[in-house]
Amino acid sequence: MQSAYISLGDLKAHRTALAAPAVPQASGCSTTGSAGKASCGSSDGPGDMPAEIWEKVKNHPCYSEEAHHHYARMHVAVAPACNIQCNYCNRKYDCSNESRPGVVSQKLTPDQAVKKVLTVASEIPQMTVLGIAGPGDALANPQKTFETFRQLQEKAPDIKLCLSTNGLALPDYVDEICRYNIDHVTITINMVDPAVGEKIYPWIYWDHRRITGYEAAKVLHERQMLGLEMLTARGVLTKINSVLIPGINDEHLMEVNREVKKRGAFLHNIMPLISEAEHGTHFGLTGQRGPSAQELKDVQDACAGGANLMRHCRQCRADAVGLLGEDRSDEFTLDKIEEMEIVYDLEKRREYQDKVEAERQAQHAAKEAALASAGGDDGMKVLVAVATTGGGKVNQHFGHATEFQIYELTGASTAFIGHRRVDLYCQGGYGEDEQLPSIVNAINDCHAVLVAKIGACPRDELKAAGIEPVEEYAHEFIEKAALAWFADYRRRVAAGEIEHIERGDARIRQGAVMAA
Ligand code: CLF
Ligand code: SF4
Repeated sequence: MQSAYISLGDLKAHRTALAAPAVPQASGCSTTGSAGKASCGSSDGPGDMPAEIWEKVKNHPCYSEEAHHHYARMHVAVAPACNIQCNYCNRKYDCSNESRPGVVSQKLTPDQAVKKVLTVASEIPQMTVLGIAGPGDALANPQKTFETFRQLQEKAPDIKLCLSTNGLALPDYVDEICRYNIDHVTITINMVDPAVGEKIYPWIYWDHRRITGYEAAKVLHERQMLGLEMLTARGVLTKINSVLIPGINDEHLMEVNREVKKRGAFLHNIMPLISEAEHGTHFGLTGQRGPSAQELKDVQDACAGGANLMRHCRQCRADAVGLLGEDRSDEFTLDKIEEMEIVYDLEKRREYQDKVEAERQAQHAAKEAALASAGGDDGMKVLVAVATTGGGKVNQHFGHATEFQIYELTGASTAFIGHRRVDLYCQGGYGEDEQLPSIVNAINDCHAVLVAKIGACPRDELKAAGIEPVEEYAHEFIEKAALAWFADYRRRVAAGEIEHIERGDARIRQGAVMAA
């Protein structure tokens, strides 16, 4: 079965792919490709893979599904301009390919951005990654982007640097990317065929002129492929983001997956189109819909066996701060930062991260132990929703959840397959029953929802919709809890106490109500 996170096996496969790349190897970057790096020999631990790859992914919340339960990232919005137009983007909003729609609260200068990063690093020691992801394109604003990275490389050496780009300018900046040790680069690639691309991109600005139509998509495609090949040759880990646009590139994304894998991409993140008329985008205004949960999963599953898939993306804002799925940016506005004391203590950060790592290892061990006694695959497969505030545990009240994490279970496996945003049920201490139908819609494909606690009213409504509310496993690690529930579920089915029935599709929501 396709793993939904970067497992040790996936990393080994990636090492093999990098050892025989489809592009020429080059040198000159401080991060190197993994070819030639010896394995340490263990078959089930980080020592079994190239140390530099493990170091790059182990605490990056986007590059490792496991890590995203424990480590945080932040973005600084230093890049307002863009050099292309995507039909799913309105310049008044965040970059839709790296952030959910919503105006960036504050655009920052590099100096302001660096101060913000150091402040957040002292307040949130598990913040391990700084990304520049808009609100426009990081490489359409090269001075601001690289000045921010230059300063951070000196002042916060333990923070991983990450950037996101549409790829048009990428080949021009590969040297700069390597100069500042930017180990992680995301390229948004929605097509490898300009005939598909011209339905997504009305124009690009390149070589001092505006280009439209097929030619625009062709130039963008060629630049994206060249940039990806150059990064692979220099040993930079690349992630490909693709926006799934039903009827335009849904079937085409399998080919995208194949082509980017061939060129050494480490990870492929297929995200649902965000498209609402009120966003003012071309797609929103012309009624182009986004995919359902099942449509998204079908395309991701169809890509299994190709480039490793990321399924835990939250399409975060260009100024997001915190664990994926939470947004603490309001705590770090410029005026608040002015009043905060910056204590960037590397030693303290390391000590804290050691504790985080111990918890992450405990979650991993609990999962392995639960899988070892899961009973074996009998063909039954279900989805469950989980309410969590992080740490890899079932530790959130149903009424406090603004998203549910979705796991696919069989008798021999458990895999994170995505998340669903929901409106907050508990508003100011009271349950908001009007929200319940939308919450049920969001997790309608699940057989159970695992929570730390749930009130009588939502409990009854979920049961009526055929979704079991489960609070017996409060504060247990997620995979252990989910497999324990599933073992009991199968026992009840086998005993004739309940009937196993397939569930329906679910709705992917955007812009959920986050607070009372
Ligand atoms: Fe930011 Fe992107 Fe780096 Fe992550 S986000 S620049 S790789 S640190 Fe992550 Fe956010 Fe998805 Fe991006 S969840 S939108 S994939
Ligand atoms: Fe918008 Fe990002 Fe596309 Fe530029 S690359 S048009 S900012 S979605």
